[in-house]
Amino acid sequence: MKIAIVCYPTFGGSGVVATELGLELARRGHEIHFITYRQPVRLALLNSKVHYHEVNVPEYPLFHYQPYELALSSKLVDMVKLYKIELMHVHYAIPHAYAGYMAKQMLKAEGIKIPMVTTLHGTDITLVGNHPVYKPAVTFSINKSDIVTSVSQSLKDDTLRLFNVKREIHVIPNFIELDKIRNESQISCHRSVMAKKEERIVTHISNFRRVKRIPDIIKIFYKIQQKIPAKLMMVGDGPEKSRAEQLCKELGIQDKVIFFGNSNEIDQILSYSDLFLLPSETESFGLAALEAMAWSVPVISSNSGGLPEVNFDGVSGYLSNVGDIDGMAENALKILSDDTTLAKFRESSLSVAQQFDIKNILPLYEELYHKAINNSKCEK
Ligand code: GMT
Repeated sequence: MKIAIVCYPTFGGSGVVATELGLELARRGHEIHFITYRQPVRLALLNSKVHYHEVNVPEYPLFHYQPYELALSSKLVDMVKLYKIELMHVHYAIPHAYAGYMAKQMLKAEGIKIPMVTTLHGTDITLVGNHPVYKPAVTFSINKSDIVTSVSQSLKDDTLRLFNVKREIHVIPNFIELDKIRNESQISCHRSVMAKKEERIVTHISNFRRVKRIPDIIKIFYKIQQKIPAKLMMVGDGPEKSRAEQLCKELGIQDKVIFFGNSNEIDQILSYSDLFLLPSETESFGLAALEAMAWSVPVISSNSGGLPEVNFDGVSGYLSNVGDIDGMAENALKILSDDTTLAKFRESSLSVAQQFDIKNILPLYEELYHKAINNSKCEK
């Protein structure tokens, strides 16, 4: 199949999922066209099966806001015609589903039928999309998609609760490429540079937005390091980072916390981590937790949103109520305090991650693509 993938190219779960999905589809012989404003961060190599088309929005003094969705829909129209693309898969409803729908209508006017699959990722529904400013357009574009998927049952439930959605929503969980991790598990390990042998390494990776509850991470770690020798790796960047650095200073633990900023060394860092913290306010899925588990790193998380669908309580880690800093610290210490317990949790977090191997998940998307293409051929 020839498939256009529209996504956010920056650091963030939905862009990562879209990119990894496109790359695996290409390995399986499909022709993939990424259409976005910058080359996605995880898209290193382009080849005959993997194309990237940049959306440019020309500056014009009259524009207070650059009309990105207009430029994106025009680009989609041009690329669909040029490469004879058969399907558009848009990740994140805002504004991608809206721009995709416009492209579909423009193409229809020229006698070209193209189905659109929309994948809902989380904040496009729970935080941003639900805002009255966006809600009518988000509802409209979900209902006008040919196929709608969500990355967890929890997100599907939220969508049906918050929006007047008339389409069926197919739950397809996020995934992980375990073969890649197996190949990379030999990567040279910089653990000794980061921590002493006897120190446990606790890690958090995110875009440091409020929803991630960054201060909770620092406070949980503060309690951990009071009981056992430990270091905290904070990976990523965003609005809450400087407050977190300040909090570390106030608590006197700045020497035990390393702030990496945005890093391309995620796999390296996870390979030497002992525990992953994700105490988010809400998380439609929690891809970062799954990535950690795939590296045999157990997870301490909140129990909100889709997290219980990924992090199995008492198996791959532990779940607690949002904001339960004491509970999360206690659970972390249960896992970290002796080597045998840690080894057991490491093993079981990997086996939970195996259920989300890309090999099990990708055929679910392919099946929906075929369905969408076949249905669209029958449409008048
Ligand atoms: O919250 C983020 O880190 C970014 C955001 C995004 O859209 O890129 O993540 C959302 O989509 C991810 C991929 O499906 C999910 O794993 C995250 O849980 C979800 N974030 C939230 O729901 C807060």
